[in-house]
Amino acid sequence: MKDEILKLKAETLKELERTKDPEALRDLEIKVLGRKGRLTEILRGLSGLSEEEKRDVGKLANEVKLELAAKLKEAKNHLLKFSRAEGAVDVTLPGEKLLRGHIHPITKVQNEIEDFFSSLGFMVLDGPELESDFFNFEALNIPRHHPARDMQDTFYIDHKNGEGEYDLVMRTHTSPVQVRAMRKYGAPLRSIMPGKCFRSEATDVRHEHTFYQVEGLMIDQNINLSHLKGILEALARHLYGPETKVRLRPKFYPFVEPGVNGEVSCFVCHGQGCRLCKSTGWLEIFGAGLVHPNVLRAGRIDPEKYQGFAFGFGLNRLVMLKYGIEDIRLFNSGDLRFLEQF
Ligand code: FA5
Repeated sequence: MKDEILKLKAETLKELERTKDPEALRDLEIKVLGRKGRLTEILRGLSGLSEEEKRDVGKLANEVKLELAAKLKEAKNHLLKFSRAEGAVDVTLPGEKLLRGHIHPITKVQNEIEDFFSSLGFMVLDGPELESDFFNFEALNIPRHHPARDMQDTFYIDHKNGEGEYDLVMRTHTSPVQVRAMRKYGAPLRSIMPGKCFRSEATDVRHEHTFYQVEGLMIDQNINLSHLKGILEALARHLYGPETKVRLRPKFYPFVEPGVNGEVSCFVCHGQGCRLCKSTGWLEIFGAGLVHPNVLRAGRIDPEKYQGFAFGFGLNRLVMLKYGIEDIRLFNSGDLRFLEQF
């Protein structure tokens, strides 16, 4: 019986050396030391021996049992430590899902518009969002204390000039970049200026305090309204399809003369009248006109020699129309349920 115990010990130690995973280790433990294990079976057979043999064999069996239990425990700890070691990878764990982001719908349409105008030879320019009162208003023919300022209520910044007047504003439109571009590049000039604008107004489904516009400017000799209409028609067809029509109706803006409101035929009902166009068949998209001589002068361009057209449209509005979005506030909400649809 003693030989049997020593043989079991030798076999178990050998197998222990080969075992490299915790599950096989557990099986080995059950096979040798478990309730129905081989060593337990041997110990059960002790009852048939004499008292002296019982003591002798029992002592050896117990020693072997304790030794094997200790070795198994040691092997178990070693495996556990190895699996937690730095850099160790548990290949049995489920994979981590990598979420893939995408660009914002406003950026997507802005990129599309930039590509379109670049193909017509327009530069894409940038301007500051924190703008001087001069560029945002005065250079655009909107003097201080003039009622035309009421059209765009702004956020004034707590900073005053030498005469004690507030001289910095969050820009209310992208039109100030017109004058900056004229001063920097002179005439002739073709550029668009997309960017963020700010207005101090109560928000609703169509109005935000922070929104995007795209400004357009073309200055050259003999520019007239038909050039403006041609460019706006090309853009509208690019965005809404080849059937789209454009109409211009008079509207006052201090920085253009004449000024117009640009409308495109409704791409949902094709002029028949629907909920989107409020049964008019037309969608109001652009403000535009021929650049006012005072604005050319502010841009250091001679109005006797050069003329130009300018337009500006609300980019959020354009995107809302394109995708049928009903509330402008969704753009800045950061709500993934909204953003993941694009
Ligand atoms: C202007 O801002 C002029 N600078 C546009 C212009 C440029 C006219 C060049 C002539 C020549 P207006 O205030 O209408 O115009 O704004 C233009 C567009 O910006 C609007 O049609 C609208 O789509 C968008 N917009 C204006 N205010 C808001 C607002 N609070 N929230 C969202 N979009 C707005």
